[in-house]
Amino acid sequence: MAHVSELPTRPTGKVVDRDTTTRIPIEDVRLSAANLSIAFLALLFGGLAGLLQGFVRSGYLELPSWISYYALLTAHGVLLVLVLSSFFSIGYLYAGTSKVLGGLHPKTIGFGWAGFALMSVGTVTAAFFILAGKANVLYTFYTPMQAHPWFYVGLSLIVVGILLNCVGMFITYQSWRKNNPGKLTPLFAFFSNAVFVLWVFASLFIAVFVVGLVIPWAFGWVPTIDPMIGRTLFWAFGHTLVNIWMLTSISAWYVSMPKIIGGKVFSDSLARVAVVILVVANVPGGFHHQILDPGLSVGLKFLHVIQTFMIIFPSLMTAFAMLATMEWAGRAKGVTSLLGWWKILPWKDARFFALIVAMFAFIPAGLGGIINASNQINQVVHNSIWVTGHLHLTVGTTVMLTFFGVSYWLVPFLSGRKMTKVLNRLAIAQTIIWASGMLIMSGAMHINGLLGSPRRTADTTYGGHNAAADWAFYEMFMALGGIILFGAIVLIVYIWTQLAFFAPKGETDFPIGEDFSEKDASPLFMDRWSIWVTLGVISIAIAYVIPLFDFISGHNPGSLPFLMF
Ligand code: HEM
Ligand SMILES: [Cu+2]
Repeated sequence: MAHVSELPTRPTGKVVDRDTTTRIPIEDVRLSAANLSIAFLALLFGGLAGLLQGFVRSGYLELPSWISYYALLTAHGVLLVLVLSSFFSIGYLYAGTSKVLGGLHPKTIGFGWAGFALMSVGTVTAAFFILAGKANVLYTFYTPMQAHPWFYVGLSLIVVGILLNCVGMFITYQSWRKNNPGKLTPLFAFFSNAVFVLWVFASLFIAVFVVGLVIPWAFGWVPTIDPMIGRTLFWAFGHTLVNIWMLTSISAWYVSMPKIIGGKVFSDSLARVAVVILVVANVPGGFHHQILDPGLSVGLKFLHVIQTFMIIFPSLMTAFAMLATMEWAGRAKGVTSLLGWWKILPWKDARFFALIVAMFAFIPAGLGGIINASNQINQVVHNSIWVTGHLHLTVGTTVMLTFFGVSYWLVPFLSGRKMTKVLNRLAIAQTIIWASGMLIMSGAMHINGLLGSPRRTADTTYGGHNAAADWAFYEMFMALGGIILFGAIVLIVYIWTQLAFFAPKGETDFPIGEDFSEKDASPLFMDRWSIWVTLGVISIAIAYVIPLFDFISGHNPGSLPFLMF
């Protein structure tokens, strides 16, 4: 990987005064900061919705008549997994790419702002219709439940906005390659490009679903819709979204973590191979969300489960690479004892601490995923609140703690300020509070799921039926976890505000790790995205062409809408 100082800087665009702010052009800073601000607001409001849900479910709170549990649940899901995750990824990946490639292309800035505007308008539109009680269709917006048509218009604006951001990223990436023939793109940019390639795959599925099928039906232009096609397209998107979060998160583990611990990237080529596997092999796995759906052959479900398990390879490679990075960093500092390198890791640095706790959370999260994807055991946990427990460990803990860790350098990097000792300590406390809150809430969700408690249900007393009696105890812990988590959200919003506006001025770097050895550099063809995109398209085609063709030619009568408002 090229050393950052050797990289060319963009000729156009002012580089602002070095000792007051960052070393990327101010235009790039503004774009990134705008995206992050929306992500942070989404966390605040989405988290508040989560807290209220926990209370309603446990029976501690009755909502006023103008808002329903299902409106809150829809707001919570959409704001956190769609809005927060996409705005954050864009803000983070654009800033890091600007750093390693010496600035974003001027056209990228244009596409970035256009995308930002569409995504923001889309978010406000969708949020308005959710809060107005016109879109109680939950985050998966499964048809034939029908929301107000403008809710779907809002969602599609978000998707189109994301696509514009993809174009923006590709322009910068390709123009760097053109200006640097014979050089391998820096590892961070490789990750970044991969995430946006996945966004294109994911967006196309959801665009066909929402724009092609749902909007005409919601406006009443066509009378019926085929729920099977809807669910299939939704999960082709939804499962890819999971890979988008994971790739975004592991980019920080592979590229920034080594620098933070004073080591080097363990293996550039191993990292790139892991990225390519995630892009090529794992997109089509969506049917593992539909294991209990009728109308899909066992063979097809089996195929998707195999493709789901493809994720085990990059996950184990990542686990190996992370531990190796940490051990080598210690050895390079002269540690000779078996586990001495573990002790000297920078445990008191919040940037590292948040990342390592995130990595640890991925162990139970991944194990739960294997359970969910297995046909037999899925029958036990399907649609129970176990699944909600699982997703709070994966995206709620592993991904969120990584995002928090990233923000501890990204926000001051953008604002031209420095983390103080006090803020660093608060950030460590935040990590511990978040992890404990999630452990309690998600642990209780897992147990209650095994006891049969359903997900997405406001009232789980079932009129005092015996079967439901055992759940109340664990629901108390769900609510308790929710309070702890909301406290952690208030704390991190405080830390972000300080880092953005009030912390002392100074230079904070975006940590970019260097590679251990030249020998380990990947071959140049790794940068030929045409190869990976083609392989990705083939693997998607294998998984989806037959079932979609079956649905379309299956003379399904379709369903009239069930109005959710
Ligand atoms: C204050 C922190 C949080 C609390 C108290 C909380 C609580 C909850 C509760 C009670 C449910 C609904 C359970 C049900 O009836 O099925 C839920 C669902 C969900 N949560 Fe959270 N959560 C929090 C943070 C997060 C975060 C950070 C994410 C992701 C980034 C997240 C993603 C989701 C998703 C995707 C659902 C499912 C929505 C659906 O079924 O459509 N949550 N959460
Ligand atoms: Cu999935």
